[in-house]
Amino acid sequence: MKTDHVNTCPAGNNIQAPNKTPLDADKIRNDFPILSRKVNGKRLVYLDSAATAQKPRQVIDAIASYYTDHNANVHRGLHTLAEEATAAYERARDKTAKFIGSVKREEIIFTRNTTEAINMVAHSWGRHNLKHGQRIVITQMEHHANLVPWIVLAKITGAELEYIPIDADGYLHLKDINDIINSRTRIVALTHMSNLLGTINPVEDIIDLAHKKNALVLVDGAQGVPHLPVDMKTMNADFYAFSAHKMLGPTGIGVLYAKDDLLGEMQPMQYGGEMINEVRYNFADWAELPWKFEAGTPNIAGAVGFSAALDYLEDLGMEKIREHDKMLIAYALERLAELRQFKVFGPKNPEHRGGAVSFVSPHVHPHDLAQFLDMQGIAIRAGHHCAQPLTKLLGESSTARASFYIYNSQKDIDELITALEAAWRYFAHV
Ligand code: C6P
Repeated sequence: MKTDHVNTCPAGNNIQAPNKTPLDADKIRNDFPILSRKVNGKRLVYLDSAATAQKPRQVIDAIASYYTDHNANVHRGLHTLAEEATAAYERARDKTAKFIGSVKREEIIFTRNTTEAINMVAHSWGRHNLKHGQRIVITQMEHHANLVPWIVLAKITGAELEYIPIDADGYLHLKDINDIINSRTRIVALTHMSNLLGTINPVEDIIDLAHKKNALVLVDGAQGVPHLPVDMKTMNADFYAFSAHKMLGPTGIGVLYAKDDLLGEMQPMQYGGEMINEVRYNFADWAELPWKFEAGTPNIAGAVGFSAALDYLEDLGMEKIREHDKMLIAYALERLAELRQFKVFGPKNPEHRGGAVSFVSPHVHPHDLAQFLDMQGIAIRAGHHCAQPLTKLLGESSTARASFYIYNSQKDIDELITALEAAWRYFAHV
């Protein structure tokens, strides 16, 4: 076997992978019907939860029960089903507010996903509050969802877009942060956890600093809130965006958390039914928060499924989920370090990162690797992970990525490592 491509990111060093997890992944796995199916004749090893998490029976049942017994439109009808549907939809908002420690339920706006939540801020806050000469600050590790809306906004408003750089280990390089976030900065938008590097950013420190300079902060929580305990009161973010589907909930529903004074000043992004107070032929004004931002029939079944997902996560406990993730990532980094032909990206210390790990190997294109692994029943993602500038910055056109969640165990990682070794031998002809 060739050893010319040295692993630059061994987890080993001084960091010992803990071998105990507070979660029983095998028991949890039984709650997820899809995980009992076979793929290409093999046990499904699902290592693509950063793209979307699998759904437990409790979530699937809640959606089925909603459509079977309660389906109606919300906020409109006076009949029993409409009242039940409205209560279930609004209960989901209460649960979401509690889950992220938001002060008020009015601060929770249901969107389609993280992408829509960030676009809502760029549109409804950004277009009215930014002008030529002012500054938007983002980081070099952003997903396109937290990059493209700001590129467009900068073009429209004449504001400049400034980047917090990253260092060779995949951390934000904060040495010049006081110059980057300056008195002209109106908003800082950064990811809580990178979907490619796994890095967990020090969002609270950056929020404190930005607030001292009178700038607002948006945190992209798409990878953060599924894996970390979050509390909006402590974090003090002005905006926090996330998607239900990465936290066991259904696709098509996401959340924009925003402080209510900001929401009060912001204009709606969409206009129509549900979001109005009064309409005349030449006049309209808006409903109260949060409905001002929820035009049209919302994703009611999605909210019901999301509620069940939040119950499931809460029952397990987010602290325990974080400990479980840390155990898996430490073990994965340790095992990947054994594969000298693979280069692993992102921080080496599991304390500073989450369970999404990207890697490349010479002679094996990430797409070939993903297909090879799929033949073994192992689902990983390959590509630029909607972070093209970051992928290029790493000197790659694509990477392979394995990402873990509550139903994964060390056994899944062992199978990944065995399959990676086999892939290397197959493609490198050794
Ligand atoms: N990342 C991944 O495989 P949506 O698509 O709106 O639910 O989430 C967008 C998004 C925003 N920010 C971060 C940090 C993300 O990871 C994602 C989604 C998936 O990495 C799909 S590209």
